[in-house]
Amino acid sequence: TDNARVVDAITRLSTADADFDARLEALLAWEGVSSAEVQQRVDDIIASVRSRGDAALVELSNRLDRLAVSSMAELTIGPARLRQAYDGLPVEQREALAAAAERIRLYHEHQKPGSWQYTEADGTVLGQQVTPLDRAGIYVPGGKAAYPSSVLMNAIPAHVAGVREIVMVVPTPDGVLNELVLAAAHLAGVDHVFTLGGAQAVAALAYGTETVPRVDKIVGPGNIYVATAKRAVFGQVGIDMIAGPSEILVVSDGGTDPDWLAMDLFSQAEHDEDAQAILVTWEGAHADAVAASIDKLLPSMERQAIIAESLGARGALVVCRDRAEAAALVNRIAPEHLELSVADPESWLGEVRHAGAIFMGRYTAEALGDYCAGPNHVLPTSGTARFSSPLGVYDFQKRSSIIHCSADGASALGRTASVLARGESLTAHARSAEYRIKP
Ligand code: HSO
Ligand code: ZN
Repeated sequence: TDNARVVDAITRLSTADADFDARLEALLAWEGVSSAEVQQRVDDIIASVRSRGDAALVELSNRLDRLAVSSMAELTIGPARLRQAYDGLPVEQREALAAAAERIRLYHEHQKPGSWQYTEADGTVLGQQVTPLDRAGIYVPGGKAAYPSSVLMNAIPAHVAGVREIVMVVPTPDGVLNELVLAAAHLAGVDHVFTLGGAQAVAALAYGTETVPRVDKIVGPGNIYVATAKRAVFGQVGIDMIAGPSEILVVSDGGTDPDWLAMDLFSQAEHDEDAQAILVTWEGAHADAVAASIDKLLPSMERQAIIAESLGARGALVVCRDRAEAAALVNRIAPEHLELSVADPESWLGEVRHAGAIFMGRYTAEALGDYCAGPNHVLPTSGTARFSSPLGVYDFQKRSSIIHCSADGASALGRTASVLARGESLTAHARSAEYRIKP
């Protein structure tokens, strides 16, 4: 098939080429913005869920997900049904899910930030208190991208953070439920599941309805309607991020089996036609070897059409001059996933400044991190690793500042505050501080 000849289509770049910068930029460009039409439809959906609550959810679900329900009860999945899904799994799947959940939990326990305080010489105490959100909402996509592993990755950090109530929404187009997704929800300690999707699910979580509890933050990936709705409700609730397609950047020193690297590239390419898989190496012959492996292995892949499309449209094999140039490329691309398939990955850490997750050495396949190594697989995409971090316990917590003045402390601070308040012509502020100054 044509797909089997993807090697002819995958972009080959060399940093020595005059047009390298322009071609790299074109490859990396990703516009996640939605059209005015999508925006309008999302705004309408949010408005109707706000004004008509459950009735709007029932109507929209029937229309958009092709259901035939008459009440929210039919769109609600209770804890008993979740447990039943878990108990009904084949033993092998149940054990793998449980093993992954346990490792993810242990990793995220390490992330828990502590509250802290310090005491000044005059007895004034200053500090920061960390508290969990009361309620978190998790959006789980249905259909093509229904990932039980993502249920664990979103719900477990919320649980570890101490969130009191976790509400999950998952669309069931044509009424099809995913048992593994329900089982993962059971395992991760999700409290309520509603079979809702799209902008209507986001609106229900953000504003609450008669049945769906209003949450404080909405996390989880979704299609363009979900992303647009999340942007629209931001401010009313918190959101995690607006995720783009999955990406992997593999840096190889030439010492890793090219078949392994080709498959690592495939592993992200198979997610989505828009996914991005790039190899960077300073060994030209190695790039050729990986290209040959791609050619050889692609026909055996179940999702070869998606992989071929993704590699052809957004994939690349990049040859650079040396290791330093490779490191500079990493930071410029700021990939979601970085595989350092090199002999001395530790020596790279000091140079890598922007990457969502860093997979160190030849044995650390990204796929292990996607499922069960422990760290979160919800990561910043499209270069946003420049300023953001993996989903974590800290996303489900907030901080309050603590100030406890002693009498002496209030007196000393009062003098400073009074001067500044009078400078701002805020007399009540000034006098409030001055009352507490010792004569
Ligand atoms: N690689 C995806 C996560 C995932 N992979 C789920 C397999 N299942 C996140 O970028
Ligand atoms: Zn993946």
